[in-house]
This record gives sequence, structure tokens and C-alpha cells, in this order.
Amino acid sequence: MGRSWEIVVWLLVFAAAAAVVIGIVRSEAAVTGVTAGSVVVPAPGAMAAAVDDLRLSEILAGPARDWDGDGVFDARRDEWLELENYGAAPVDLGAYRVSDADSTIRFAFSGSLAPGAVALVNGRQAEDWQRSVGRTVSGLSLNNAGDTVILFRIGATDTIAVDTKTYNSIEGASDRSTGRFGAGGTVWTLFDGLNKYTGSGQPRGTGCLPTPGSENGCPTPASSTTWGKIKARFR
Ligand SMILES: [Ca+2]
Ligand SMILES: [Ca+2]
Ligand SMILES: [Ca+2]
Repeated sequence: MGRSWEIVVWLLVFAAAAAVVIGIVRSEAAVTGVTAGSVVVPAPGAMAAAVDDLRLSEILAGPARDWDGDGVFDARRDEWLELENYGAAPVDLGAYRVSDADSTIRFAFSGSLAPGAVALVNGRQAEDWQRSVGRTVSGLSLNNAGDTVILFRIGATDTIAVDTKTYNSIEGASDRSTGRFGAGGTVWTLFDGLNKYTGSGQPRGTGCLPTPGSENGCPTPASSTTWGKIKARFR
């Protein structure tokens, strides 16, 4: 008889322990469910817009003239790209780096960028930075046939790609740039005022001139200007 009671007591203890374990598992599941439900995980493109106001704004991969104004045309040094601060507060550029498709960092930005302002870097400046930090000197390495430019933000524990732009051979052709245009800079547009694109591929030609170092707009060769003035804008 005593033995039977002992077995019953042990069964009760076991059942109670099992109930506690099941309860813990259930509450874990509940907590996990709440967490998963409350954390918004946007798509990579949306994340860039949501997280960082600083974005890639314009890229000229295929220079055919002296864009940096040093008196010499150089296919590598005269490449350039731009960042714009699309937010309402200044952005500290010190945490930002750019690479092309292979994720090799080509340039580290510095200083601060006011709302609506643009930061420009050309291939020559990228080379200077690469020399200063003992890296292989390769400029911005923007392939004219198509490439991807990535904007990284260096964090305390990780590095995040906050914006990327993949362009094609239409956008990378001689003296054409590709850049954000329109409200909030949401649409990438071809700036082909110096080398018109009349084909039926994408993106279509616009006749707008590249605007290195200034907010993207649509100056045209007719409305603007001379090459000297365009270069002055660059400087
Ligand atoms: Ca190039
Ligand atoms: Ca040059
Ligand atoms: Ca621009």
C-alpha cells in the first residue's frame, strides 16, 4: 500500500514539473510572438530610407573630360559620386564609406553635411585617401559597363549598407551621370545633357546635365551655359 502511494506521489510531482515546463515553453512562445510582431523589419531598400537620411545622390562612372578641373583628363581620377543629406538635421559624415560592387572601401568621408547639402568625391580624392591609409590605389573603380555603388555606415559593432545603386552601361557611358531626382529623391534618372541617349532602353534620356557638387536638377545645355560654368559648379 505504502509503495502505491509513493508511486502516486512521484507521478503527481512529475505531472506538476511537466506542467511547469509546458507553461514556460508557452510563455516563451508568447514573448517571442510579441517580439516578432512588434519589430518592423523593412526590405533592404526601405531600410536605407528609414534609417539614414544620407544617401547616394549622383554617380558619374564614365568621365570623358576633365571633371575635377586639374587640367588633365584621367578616366579614373575624373570619376565622381555624390551623397545628399535628405533629412532635416546635419549628418556626421565620419561614419560613412563607399565601395563599388566588391565591397572594397574606396573612400571614407569626413566632416558634417547640412540638410539638403551635397558631398562630392572624385577619383583623385579617392586615390589620395587610399594612399593616406596605405591601401591599394584604385580610385572609385566605377565600371562604365555597369557596377554597384554601396554606401556603408560604420557602427560600434557592425557595418551596415545603408544605400546601394546599381547602374547599367547606359548610365555609365561617357559623361553621363545617374542620380536621384524628384520629391525626396526617390527616382533615379539619367543626366545625359552632354551625351544624349536616344535609345529605347532604360533609363530614358532626359537631356539634363550632370550637377556635381550641387543638388540634382535639370539644367540643359540650352538653358545653361558653357562648359566653363558647369566646371565652376563642380568646384
Ligand atoms: Ca569608370
Ligand atoms: Ca582631371
Ligand atoms: Ca548633383
